[in-house]
Amino acid sequence: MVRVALITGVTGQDGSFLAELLLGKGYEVHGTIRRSSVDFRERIAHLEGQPHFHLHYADMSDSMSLLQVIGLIRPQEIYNLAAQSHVQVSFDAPEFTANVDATGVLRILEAVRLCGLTHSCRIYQASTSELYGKVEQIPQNEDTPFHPYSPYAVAKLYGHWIVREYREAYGMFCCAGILFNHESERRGETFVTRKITLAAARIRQGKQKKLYLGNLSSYRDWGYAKDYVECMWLMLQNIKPEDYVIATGKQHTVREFCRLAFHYVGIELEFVGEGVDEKGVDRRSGEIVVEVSPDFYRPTDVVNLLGDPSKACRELGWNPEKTSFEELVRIMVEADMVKVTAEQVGEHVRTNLTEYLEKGIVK
Ligand code: NAP
Ligand code: G4F
Repeated sequence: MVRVALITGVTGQDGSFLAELLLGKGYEVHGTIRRSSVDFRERIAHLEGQPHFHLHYADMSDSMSLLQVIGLIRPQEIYNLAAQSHVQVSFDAPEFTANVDATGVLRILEAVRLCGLTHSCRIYQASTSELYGKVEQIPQNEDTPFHPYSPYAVAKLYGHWIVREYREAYGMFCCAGILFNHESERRGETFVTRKITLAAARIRQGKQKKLYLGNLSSYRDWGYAKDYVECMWLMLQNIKPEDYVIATGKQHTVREFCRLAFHYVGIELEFVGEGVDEKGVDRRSGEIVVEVSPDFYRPTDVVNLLGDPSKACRELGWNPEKTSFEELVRIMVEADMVKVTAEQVGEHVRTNLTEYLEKGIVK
């Protein structure tokens, strides 16, 4: 029997890796997409056209679209990854964030019930280390109290609890992965890691002068997204539905990430000064390449995340050391060096083409 899975948020970083993983396991994979005036399907472009990969229009704020797709494909597994996932944006769009990240989860659960799939469909919910927020314990595990510290985290807390509620109230197989930050070469360009690796590559290739960041002293437990999606699948293959912390158990500051990313492009950074006056200086040239801008400060910021993945190691066979911090940064930097080079080649070709068109050499 071919297993059928639905991934909401398939166009995102995790959705694209998860789709690849499930297709590799022989699943029939369905994903939800949203209408956009420009094409944002870059991360899944290589999967489109494959016979076992299907896309459907649906939005987390639209019950009918979710009901329709779930009723049509009747999945055995749902991975609910769709979310307004940017913490800083959630301060500017708190109501939208709540609608998608909180009520959206409820819509999925109710759609499953209404389609008569209460006992046949397993659901994975993308919970987050942001739930620990203003942390009350270091490191954080499944028993650490939550203290959400942004509209995003508050919305995700509702999602987390409604999944637990449906598990207990209706005996549904639904569980939440409390995933700590996970990054990759497919990470959105406004998250701090990708912003740094892309800027390091551009600065190295003379395409950007400076990188402006917010809180450099924030600690994160950063892992590789490709490793983390495997845990989502493992959670749904469990005997019992349970929630797990997925993390590496190691933490680094934004400053450390920055220093290492620039090191990989051949720029050795020295940080001088403090707070908003702190600067990252290129040791060789003496030029300031990193500056702090209060524009990237958050009204409330989560500053000390460190996960304890012991339960996942014990029960899911999770290996928190599969991809080290150093390897992760190297993977991201290498991919961005290639991307920036390709952009330059593209620009060169475009410039030449314009010139040829103007001169009538190419018609
Ligand atoms: P991402 O790259 O931002 O992807 C989010 C996905 O959600 C995209 O496919 C996006 O579609 C979709 N989406 C947003 N709003 C939607 C709506 N109203 N209706 C339908 N789809 C919508 O996020 P990610 O990093 O892959 O994260 C996946 C999930 O894990 C998210 O729920 C996130 O909150 C959670 N999480 C992430 C991390 C992490 O470190 N990456 C850690 C813990 C938890 P478009 O492409 O159309 O925008
Ligand atoms: O990269 P970030 O924006 O990720 P954040 O806020 O930790 O959220 C990500 O991870 C969560 C898991 O814990 C997910 F649930 C969520 O969906 C998302 O994927 O910021 C990381 C840290 C913050 O403390 C922020 O203040 O970096 C700090 N930072 C410093 N300068 C910056 C910047 N963050 C961003 N985005 N941009 C900056 O210039």
